[in-house]
Amino acid sequence: MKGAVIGCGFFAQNQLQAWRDIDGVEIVAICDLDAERTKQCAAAFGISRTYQDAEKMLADGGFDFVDIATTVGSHRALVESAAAHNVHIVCQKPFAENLEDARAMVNAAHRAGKTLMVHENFRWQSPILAALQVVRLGKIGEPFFGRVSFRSGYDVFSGQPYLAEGERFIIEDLGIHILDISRAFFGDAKHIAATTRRINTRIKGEDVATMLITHKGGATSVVDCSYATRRMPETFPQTLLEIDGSKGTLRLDADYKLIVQTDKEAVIDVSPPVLAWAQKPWHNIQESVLTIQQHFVDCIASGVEPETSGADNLKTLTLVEAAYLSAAQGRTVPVSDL
Ligand code: NAD
Ligand code: 89V
Repeated sequence: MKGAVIGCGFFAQNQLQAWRDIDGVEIVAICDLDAERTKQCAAAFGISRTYQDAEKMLADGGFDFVDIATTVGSHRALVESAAAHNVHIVCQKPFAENLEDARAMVNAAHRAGKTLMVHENFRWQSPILAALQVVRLGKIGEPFFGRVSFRSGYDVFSGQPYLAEGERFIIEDLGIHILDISRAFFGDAKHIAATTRRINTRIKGEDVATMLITHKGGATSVVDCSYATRRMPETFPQTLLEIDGSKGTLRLDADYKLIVQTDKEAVIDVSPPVLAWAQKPWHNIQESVLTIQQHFVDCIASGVEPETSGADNLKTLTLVEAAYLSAAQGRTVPVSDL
């Protein structure tokens, strides 16, 4: 498969590295509004076709899919344009700025008959996959309670300065991953109640969010996120889990320690591998980039919808919007209201 990447910024480097690791994939063109960035990426990854205008790159064609690694404001136009040019699409999270845009993007890909996957990679992290397997195999019975927790004091703003500038921060950028993990374990949500706080006064948006979700299947989950938590050891970027089921419990503790307690206790080291191009502590995220991109390729080869498709991600995005509404209005929000 031949691909093209739009956006050569901070995170695209991981996506480009991962594409290089996937058999049968070649990135033949890249594009960024910033000519210097495009040039540097082209040299680093040996890509000959470079563009500053995505429309021009899509019109020139010669590839089967496009990987959109830009920030959210550009996603709708780029997805619609890619669909109009009949290519499969990977789009970074947050998928869209609002639900109307997200629905339009899903419809555009559907009309074109093309695969649209959101690069929602946290549920593809190997420690999360290991925990999902335990639950999906029924080892702890029917889950009835879960805590999905991400608390850190890591400076994300130096690598991603735009995160300090938006009216919204933690739910939209990071909570979206943690809410998606909650959906992966407990299914779709019925309603959500959320509170938010801003502790770091040097940023504009909220950096703490605590969310309580009632899932359609009957489980309750607490999803809590913070970038204002000083802890030693610092656990960035680990998502910790605590799940109670009818036959046992599961915990994913700091340092990738998975504990499954049934009539006996198993403690499993689920540390993700450090890929040749990865750096700690990002290796957990970086490995999941390779896994999700491989999933995209496999889905196209077998004609199956990706687990984190645009349509699926609409449900996670709906939870994000419902959480902001709940926090603003101080009430529990039925997800079906949005
Ligand atoms: P960035 O600002 O470093 O890079 C984005 C690049 O896109 C910039 O170079 C910009 O010039 C380019 N760009 C913007 N609009 C464009 C357009 N229309 N055409 C061509 N180029 C365009 O941002 P980043 O930190 O790399 O983040 C990109 C996306 O990745 C964000 O949506 C962010 O939330 C997401 N992200 C995801 C993860 C993850 O683990 N899934 C981690 C970090 C960032
Ligand atoms: O995954 C992300 O979207 C990143 C980070 C992990 C830093 O929140 O922005």
